[in-house]
Amino acid sequence: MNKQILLINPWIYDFAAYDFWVKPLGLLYLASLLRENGYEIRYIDCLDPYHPDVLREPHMKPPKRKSSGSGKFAREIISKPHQLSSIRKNYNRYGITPPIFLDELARMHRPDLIFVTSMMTYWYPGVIDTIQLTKRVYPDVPLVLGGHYVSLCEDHAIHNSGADLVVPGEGEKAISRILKMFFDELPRFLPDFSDLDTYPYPAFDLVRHADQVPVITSRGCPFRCTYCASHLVNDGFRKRDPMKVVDEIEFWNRTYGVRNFAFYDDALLVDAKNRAVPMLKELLRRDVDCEFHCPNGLHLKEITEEISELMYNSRFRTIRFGFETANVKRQRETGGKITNDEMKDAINHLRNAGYEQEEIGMYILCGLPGQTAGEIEASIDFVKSCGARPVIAEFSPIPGTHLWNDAVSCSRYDLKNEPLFHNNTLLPCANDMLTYEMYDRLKARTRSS
Ligand code: B12
Repeated sequence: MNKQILLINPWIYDFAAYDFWVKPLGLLYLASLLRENGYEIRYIDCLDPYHPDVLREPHMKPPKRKSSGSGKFAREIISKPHQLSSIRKNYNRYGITPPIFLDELARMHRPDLIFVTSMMTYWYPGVIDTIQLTKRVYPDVPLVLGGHYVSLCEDHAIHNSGADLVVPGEGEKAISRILKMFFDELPRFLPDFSDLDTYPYPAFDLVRHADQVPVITSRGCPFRCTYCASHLVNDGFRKRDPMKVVDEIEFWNRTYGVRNFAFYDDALLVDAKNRAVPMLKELLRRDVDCEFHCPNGLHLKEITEEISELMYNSRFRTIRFGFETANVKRQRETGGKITNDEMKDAINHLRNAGYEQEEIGMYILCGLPGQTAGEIEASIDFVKSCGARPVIAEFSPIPGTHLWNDAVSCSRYDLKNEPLFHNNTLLPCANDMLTYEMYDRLKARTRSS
């Protein structure tokens, strides 16, 4: 029998979490690569909103889902880590319950190797519990941990996760090393790392009810905004052939009936003439009956009349843009990706194409080092006056980014030693010019007309 590899997507532990088209895309890319190499894959998704046993749990409400593939996770209130005890909010475990997880583990054949992924750095307690429970059932099976928490906080993961091996960075590049280390084998197939189109499609067939599939048309980003870690977790900016992206979308649509797709790119619209424009035209030409969502911020600078019309006509339903601030000085300091005039033009194009004000979401960063409530309020008002909808994005400080040292020195939390304090809910870099009360008023202001 072929060797079996178990892949696990751990729980989220947080004050709040919403399934805004959240799927472990990186882990599922690794699943398909391992399968291509002849390994049998098992998969447990601790976040699965459709797990039948969760729906039967008497103390848990069935999570409300939307037809677009987003929605709530099931959740249970759990006790807070002591570091967060002063925060007066409930702390939750999102996803299936630990008994359901243990049951899933016990029901399968003993795996030969286990892969666990991780996302936000401050979600590591869910990762540690996942690993502890897995080790309870399979103490002797080697367990490898990767993902963003490891890439951004490697030392912390080495000392705290309980994994046998932690692997930062893109997992495909570490597959040979991992297989050699644990199986004394080498992969018979590896993609060309410089060509994303040689990667097998992510293994979404493993997902119980794929109500949406995330697609990525590029990895990395050519920009270096001071708050962003894209360049730390990806090796360079690499783009796919737009026709092959449409082939993939058509594949999931035709084979599995998937109608909702979320783009996970950091730079979906960059180099639009050669990428987004031909992709959108091809989606229209093939008349793919699907809807598209961009929860991750798009670049406003690329928005033209043509792209706006193409996006609208090819059913890009959820569009969010990284505007960040209307403050000209901070725009320049954080990366200079857009000016206020360019943003106005972009919104005009989008409105002319058919989008309503409510549909055009503009992310505004809230809680950057030194930022005042007044600056955020002005940005909210500016976005509204231009005819779009302001959406607050609370700042999460990330180790290794340009802003990190400023964040560490201005924060009232020990950011350096405790990733829990990267949590954006805490507004970790806010000062008395941006209190929680002011923040609540700002949130209300985004909603008022
Ligand atoms: C898409 C995305 C989202 C999606 C959700 C994605 C998801 N799956 O959950 C949405 C839009 C919802 C989102 C939200 C947020 N995000 Co986000 N997001 C991303 C993004 C752009 C892509 C992630 C991705 O899927 N990449 C593609 C896949 C192919 O790669 P991958 O996941 O990295 O996997 C590879 C490796 O990690 C590795 N790997 C993964 N697992 C394993 C396992 C093993 C065993 C091994 C060996 C290797 C391995 O191999 C994989 C293949 O190469 C990243 C930035 C980036 N470029 O990565 C930010 C990023 C992760 N997000 C970030 C932030 C700040 C946020 C927000 C806080 C933003 C905000 N202020 O609101 C929110 C938080 C949401 C919440 N609280 O619920 C930060 C990280 C912050 C942190 N402290 O950890 C990042 C790094 C962006 C940034 N600004 O720098 N995000």
